[in-house]
Amino acid sequence: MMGPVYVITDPDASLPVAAQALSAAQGGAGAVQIRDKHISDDDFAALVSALLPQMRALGVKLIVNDRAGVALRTMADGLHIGQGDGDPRALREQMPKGMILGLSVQTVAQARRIPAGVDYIGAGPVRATATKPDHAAPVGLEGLAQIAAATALPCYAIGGIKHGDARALKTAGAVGMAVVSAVTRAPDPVAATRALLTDWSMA
Ligand code: TZP
Ligand code: MG
Repeated sequence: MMGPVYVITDPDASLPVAAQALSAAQGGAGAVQIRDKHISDDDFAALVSALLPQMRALGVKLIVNDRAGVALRTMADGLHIGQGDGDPRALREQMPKGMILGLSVQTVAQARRIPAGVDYIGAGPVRATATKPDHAAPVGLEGLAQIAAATALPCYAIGGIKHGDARALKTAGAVGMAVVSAVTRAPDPVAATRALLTDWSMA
């Protein structure tokens, strides 16, 4: 559905979010999630609308973090929500067919009660990460494997994921890796994305 490399933007990185998204897309990311907890819905929607045609031209799915209204308004490719961001069932009912719905999962118990209508999960954090200061307890590779085994949905590992992790993540049952800093803080985000893709395909 989205390929093995899923890049999430970071408004606090030095490169602007739009440039982060384009770099990831040029480097071969299958999906780019636009994540910004601070900007207004209107600014968020404008950013997504500007990026969508460019992402589509590169065959990359554009996923909106948290804001269902923005995803619907812009007809983005998908929406990603956390455990506290609303009922996935209710959101799914509002979403057009084909729009992707992702859910963050931090525990096996959460993995066991994922409602129908969710298309993939982000599982983790695998490791502690400074990118999301309020993250849940890290699950480790062991916890990732348990979460992946508890659901039939495609599972993207997130949290402290870096180049060289692909083999262990695959072994744990992940279909891909979701990264923020490994791409957005890299000196060359295009090359960093490409390297993650190579890492995954060689693992
Ligand atoms: N959700 C769980 S961990 C995380 C998010 C958004 C941040 C991951 O960032 P990084 O830099 O890839 O560790
Ligand atoms: Mg959220």
